[in-house]
Amino acid sequence: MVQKILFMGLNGAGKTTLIRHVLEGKELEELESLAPTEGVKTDEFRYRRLVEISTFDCGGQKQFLEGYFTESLERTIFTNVRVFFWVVDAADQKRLSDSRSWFKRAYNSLKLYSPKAKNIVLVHKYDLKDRITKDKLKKFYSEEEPLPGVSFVISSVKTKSARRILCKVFNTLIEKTETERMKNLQKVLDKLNKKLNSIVTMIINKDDGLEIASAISPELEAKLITKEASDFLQYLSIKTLIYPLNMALRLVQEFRQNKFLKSKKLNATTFQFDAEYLIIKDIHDLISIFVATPFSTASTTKIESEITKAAPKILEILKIK
Ligand SMILES: Nc1nc2c(ncn2[C@@H]2O[C@H](COP(=O)(O)OP(=O)(O)O)[C@@H](O)[C@H]2O)c(=O)[nH]1
Ligand SMILES: [Mg+2]
Repeated sequence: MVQKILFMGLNGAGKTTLIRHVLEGKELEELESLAPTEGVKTDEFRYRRLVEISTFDCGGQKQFLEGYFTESLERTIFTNVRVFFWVVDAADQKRLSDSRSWFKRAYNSLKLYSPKAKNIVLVHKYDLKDRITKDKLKKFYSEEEPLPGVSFVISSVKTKSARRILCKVFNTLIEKTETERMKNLQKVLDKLNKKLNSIVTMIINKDDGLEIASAISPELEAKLITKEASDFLQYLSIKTLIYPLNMALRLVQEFRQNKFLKSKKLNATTFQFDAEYLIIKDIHDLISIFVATPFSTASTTKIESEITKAAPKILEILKIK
């Protein structure tokens, strides 16, 4: 089932940026010159290849906002919503009361048409110095009346907290029926990881750059005992990357240079890092596999051939032809 996610907020709050950052794997620098969204823009994504998401990105200029609450549009926009994100530019303090009053109208329409929807106020652009704090914003928004069921969450594309938050929410939309498929995928990855004595084996959805599933060595697992560390692994995007932090910076640069996500044809890229080969290999236009394997345990030829052998099974489980 397609899950409908509604993004609203004043113009310039960061809605379109958020959508493209998380669901297209783009970074802020690549998104700086977005044109203002006119009216409602809908899109469909396959988040991590595990959930079909349809986004409703509602342009936030006054003339559009007014239209959303007319009889003809209100029902269409607010029906069947699973998650509602109200995006606030926390540094745009002059327009806070404007944003509060529009929020309240949206809140009421949402309660009417999608009473079960998750309702999240993103206190966004939290990286900016002159921002209002989350607590202050929450207080301001609920000054006139309490807002039951609304969560206030700090968010920034710059600090990557936005990706973590949206991914956490989207992950809750993965249906139980996917569990069996995920288990099978995990088995294939665990086997491949063990066979090559790798540290990490990860399957990546190229559209959003996010991990679909991954296997890690017992040694690495032992190091990831902290909650932060495992969160970090779970919500990383291939561009922000991977396990030991010292590897990350270097990798990000290399990925950028290779335009990893953009290239539709990339056979295999090998990096040598400390004592490991880091190999990224496309197993399909839509799917890549990432492996970190110590020099001592396998040659690049061996690694590539094992990946090639495992690929058909992985694609079959993911139902990709
Ligand atoms: N500093 C900062 N700027 C952001 C962030 N998110 C979006 N922006 C910028 O805010 C501006 C408006 O973004 P846009 O997505 O077009 O807003 P929309 O009108 O709500 O769709 C753009 O210049 C973005 O680069 C963020 O987390 N931090
Ligand atoms: Mg926009």
